Amino acid sequence: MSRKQLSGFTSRAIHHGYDPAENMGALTPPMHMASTFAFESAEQGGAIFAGEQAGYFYSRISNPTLDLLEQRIATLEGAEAGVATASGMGAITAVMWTLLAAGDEIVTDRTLYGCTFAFFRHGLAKFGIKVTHVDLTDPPALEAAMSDRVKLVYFETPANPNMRLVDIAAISTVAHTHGAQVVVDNTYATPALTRPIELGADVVVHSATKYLGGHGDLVGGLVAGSAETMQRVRLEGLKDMTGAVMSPFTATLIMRGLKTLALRMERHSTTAADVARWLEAQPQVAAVHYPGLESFAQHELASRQMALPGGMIAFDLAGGYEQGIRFMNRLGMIMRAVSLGDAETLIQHPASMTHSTYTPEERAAHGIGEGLLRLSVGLEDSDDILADLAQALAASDLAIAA
Ligand code: 4LM
Repeated sequence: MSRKQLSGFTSRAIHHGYDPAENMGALTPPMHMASTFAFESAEQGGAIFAGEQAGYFYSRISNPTLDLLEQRIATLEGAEAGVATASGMGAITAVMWTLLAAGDEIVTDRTLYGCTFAFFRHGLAKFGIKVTHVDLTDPPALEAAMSDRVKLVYFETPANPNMRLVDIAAISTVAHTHGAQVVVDNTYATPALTRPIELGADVVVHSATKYLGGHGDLVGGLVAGSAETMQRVRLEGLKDMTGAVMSPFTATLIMRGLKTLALRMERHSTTAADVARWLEAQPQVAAVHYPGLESFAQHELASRQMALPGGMIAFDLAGGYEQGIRFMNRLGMIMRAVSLGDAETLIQHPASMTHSTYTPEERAAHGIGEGLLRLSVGLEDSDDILADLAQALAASDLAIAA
């Protein structure tokens, strides 16, 4: 069977686009640590620059190692093409600078990762692009906000940090009726759980720093979409406007991560479901937001749109912010750290960390509670995670009594 015809997600994550026979039998793709590429002749160089002949010339535009990673994210997302970037923010900014111009408008959901929010609120506004936040969990609200000037609709699902889900198919239908494109940040779900392009979205962006890399040892970003749009993102947003180019070494690490993505997402989901159910049963826990719980407000949408509920949980303790801080400080194995999607279970406090880019008033208006805690459930054994949570929760209670 040709590797080109592989239909399974993980088989493609392992084999797609690579033939050892073309690389001296090397099972693992070579890493092309080259900034520039030599031409056989001046004429050939001119033809490659003119786009008349395929080939590489400079790694800010393309590189064979990045090329392979771009093909892999494209096949996993069900897209025609991909672009690799230096970070998730590099992916988001490269797409925005390419697809928007002064005078355009963009509609986004109310909840966004803190730096995305800051870029939209402060960065885009500086260049004459109007940003409107709409509750995209309610597709009729988008209908009311659309106009000819809206060129893009942008959201995360599940959203960082409060786990709100957006119905990709419903929102894409409304946006397309008004001639706007849909950009989805698929960092939380990954293509192992949700494939936005297959549901109608136009472009997917990722922080590959998270689940795609999967091991907390790199910073990277990926974009996927139509071949035409990806070529524009490469030549406008990436080459000229951000220069946010990924290193071939990072691309190699992400390709290693992708091989186990589906396996890891299964384990993250199973353990997170155990943890979410356990949290929900504790009297000190006021609310748990996890798509796999029957009590989750959008449980039906989660079952439709996500193959599994994923590894991210948001929750509030009954004792609010003060108990949350005491609880975090009592944890042993579970690490106090931002980022997510690593093998290690990580906990952070969005209001003072990842979402401190919002003012308190903005957090209140955008549904990010001051006491909310965010848990990225890792790959450790479920019993050890639960034991650590239990002892820290008990200790946070004793501290109340003291
Ligand atoms: C964090 N997040 O939440 P880079 N999109 C989403 C994200 O969560 C992030 C980015 C983009 C966190 C980082 C500290 C949904 C990042 C930005 O960090 O630029 O790769 O991705 O803890």
